Amino acid sequence: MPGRPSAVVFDVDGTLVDSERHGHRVAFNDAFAAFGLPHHWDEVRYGELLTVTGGQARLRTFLSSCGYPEAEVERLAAELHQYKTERFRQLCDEAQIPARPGVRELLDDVASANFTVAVATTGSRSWVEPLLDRLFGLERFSCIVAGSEVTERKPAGEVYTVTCDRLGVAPYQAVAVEDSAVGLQSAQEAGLPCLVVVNDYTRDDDVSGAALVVDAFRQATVLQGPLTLLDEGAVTADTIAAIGAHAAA
Ligand code: XBP
Ligand code: MG
Repeated sequence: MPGRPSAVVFDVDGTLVDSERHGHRVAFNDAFAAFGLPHHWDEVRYGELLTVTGGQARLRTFLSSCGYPEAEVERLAAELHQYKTERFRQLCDEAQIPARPGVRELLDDVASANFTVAVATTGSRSWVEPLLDRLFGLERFSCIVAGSEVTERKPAGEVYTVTCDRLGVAPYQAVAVEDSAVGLQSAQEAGLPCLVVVNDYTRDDDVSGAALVVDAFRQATVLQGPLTLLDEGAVTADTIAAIGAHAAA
C-alpha cells in the first residue's frame, strides 16, 4: 500500500488499559489517607483533574488550588506521588488494572502485519513496564517512552517525537492511538496521524483533528471519520494502515 505506515504508537492510560477511574484515582486517594490529608477525589472531580497530565503535576496543581504554601506544595506533591505510584503498582500486581477489551487482539493483528509497536505515555515507567509486561508481554514493544523521559509532557509533542526518533521513523510513517484530546494534541504536534478510542472520561473531548474516532476497539461505533476503516466493527491492522496511508498521501 503506497505510504503504508511502518509503526503504531500506543498511549497507555485510557487507551491500552482502563486505568484512571478505578486505578490511579484510588491510588491518589489512598495516598491522601496515608498522609492524613482531608482530600478525596471522587470520580467526577478526578475526571476534571485529568486535564493536567502527569500525576505529580496533577497533585501540585490540586495542592496549590487548596491554598497550601508554595514552599510546601513541591515537597508534598513529590512525597504523595511516590506513595501513590507504589500503591498503583500494588493494584497492577493484584490484577486490578485491566486491558481495554480488544486491545490484545489489535496488538496481535498489528504484529502479524509486521508493524513496529511502541508506547508513548505520560505515566511513570516504574509502573508502566510491569503493567505492560503483566498484561501483554514487554517483548511486543520495540520501545517505551514514559513521562519522566521528556521535559514537556502531553499535550506537548515531545514524547511522540522521541518515540519516532528511537524507532527511526518519520512521524508520517507512524500512527498514534490515543484516548483523549490531550493525547491527540501531542500526536498532532509531533506530526503523527491519530486514531482516538474514547472512553467514559474522554467521550466529550474535542478530538476533531483525529483521522478516526471510535468508542471501542471491538463492537465499535464510529464517532468521526470513514465507517469503512472498521472491519466488522473492529479496529484492525488494516484500520491503522489505512489511517497512515491517508495521512502520507
Ligand atoms: C495519563 C497521565 C498519567 C496518569 C497517572 O498518561 O496523565 O499521569 O494519569 O500516572 P497517558 P502517573 O494517557 O499519556 O498514558 O501518576 O505515573 O503520572
Ligand atoms: Mg491516555
